[in-house]
Amino acid sequence: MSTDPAASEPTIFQKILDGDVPADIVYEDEQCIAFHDVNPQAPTHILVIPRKPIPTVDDISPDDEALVGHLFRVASKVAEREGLDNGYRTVINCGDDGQQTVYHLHVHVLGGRSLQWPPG
Ligand code: IU
Repeated sequence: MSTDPAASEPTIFQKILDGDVPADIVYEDEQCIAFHDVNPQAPTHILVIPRKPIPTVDDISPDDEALVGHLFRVASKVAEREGLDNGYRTVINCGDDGQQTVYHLHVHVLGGRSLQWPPG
């Protein structure tokens, strides 16, 4: 599935990027920011999002490949900073069946407890 960002209202994450909605930001650079999820599903739950408004995994273009790699490198850096030395999980939900609720690409970084597998 794919969504045209220009056709819809700014997402909550776009509002965070624009400074219109506050967030507990733990990392930022020229390509992305990372902040605490407001409804944490683990003791540590951080979202890494690109500044570029890519709606879903299905909207990642060849030009975005380095950016997406960067998101995972930042996820690792954030996990290290948060002390997730015993491991953690990265998740990207895609589309309705994937339970994606915010249509701005984001990597969940979950840790701080032993996580269950498989997810529901
Ligand atoms: P999802 O993969 O699209 O389902 O994840 C969206 C996440 O965004 C979810 O974990 C929410 O708790 C989180 N979130 C947030 O951190 N701040 C907000 O204002 C809103 C959602 I709305």
